[in-house]
Amino acid sequence: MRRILLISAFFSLFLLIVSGPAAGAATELKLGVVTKPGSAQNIVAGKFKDLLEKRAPGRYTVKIFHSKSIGNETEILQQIQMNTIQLGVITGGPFDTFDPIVRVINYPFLFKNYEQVDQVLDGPIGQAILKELEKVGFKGLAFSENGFRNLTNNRRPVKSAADVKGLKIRVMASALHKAIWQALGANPTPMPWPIYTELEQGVIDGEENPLWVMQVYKFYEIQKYMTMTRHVYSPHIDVASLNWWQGLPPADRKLIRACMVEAARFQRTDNRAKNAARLKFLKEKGMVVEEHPDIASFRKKVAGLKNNELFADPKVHDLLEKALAATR
Ligand code: EAX
Repeated sequence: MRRILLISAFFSLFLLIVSGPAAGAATELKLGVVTKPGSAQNIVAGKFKDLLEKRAPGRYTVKIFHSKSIGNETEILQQIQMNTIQLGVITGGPFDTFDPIVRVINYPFLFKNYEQVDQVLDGPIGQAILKELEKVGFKGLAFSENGFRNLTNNRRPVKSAADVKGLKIRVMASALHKAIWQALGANPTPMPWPIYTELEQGVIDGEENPLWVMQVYKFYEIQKYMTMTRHVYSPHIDVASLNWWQGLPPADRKLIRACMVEAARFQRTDNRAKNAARLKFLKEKGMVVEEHPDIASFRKKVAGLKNNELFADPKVHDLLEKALAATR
């Protein structure tokens, strides 16, 4: 009897080993975003979760880690490289420390409108950037949207680049963003997200972000002046861990990529549709908005950046020239 029990115990163990986890158990994918619910990144993440869970019922679930619960954007990217989390929706800026190729799409005043954005990001230039990210451990899936960035500050109305002089401006962890604000005469301070407390306490005079940020993060409470500089268009780069990706069956790769591309398209449309209402809201809250600053004065100060050492790598420089030609 004991022997039979022992044999059956071994047999069960054997079955468990060969068959893996109980059939039907869904694989949980971890997805990181730094911002809080309601933010642009979370809208992409939520849509992706809905789509994938619907199209692969019982096979995948997506757990969204938000509000810096697993670290800032740089730290989320490091965890994706290590495959401790599988996916992320991360602003273009912080990719700068991982691969200089992203400077191409973060270049100041590159995009004049959304048509150019979509054409470049969804075309060969965007695809070349997603592909290049494989060298640093990311599988680039899609571009969603943070948006055109605008300057806010608490010192003075900014109407032209000359007014920027000496302002202490928080920038993302990006050598290019720092160089932009240096060229503009500001005193740029790299700082990870979020930055409400630093603005409130006056550690920094201002910051720059798309309109949704000023609303969702209530910057109208602590920033008096906004200037619609639209100096950089920030995409999010929606990435997976390359390490994890390479172990996936091809059909799953196809499905996951399709869900992210669709989530990104959905969110870009959603984001753009809301901008007029956001601007109205911020004015109603008392922000003093300069809607038509002297953009030429800003452009002039950053015009030399393409010859900066940040673009010294021939591959980066060539792709920037292509992007500039495509958006002329
Ligand atoms: O979306 O750090 C930043 O300024 C980013 O734009 C942030 O992710 C907010």
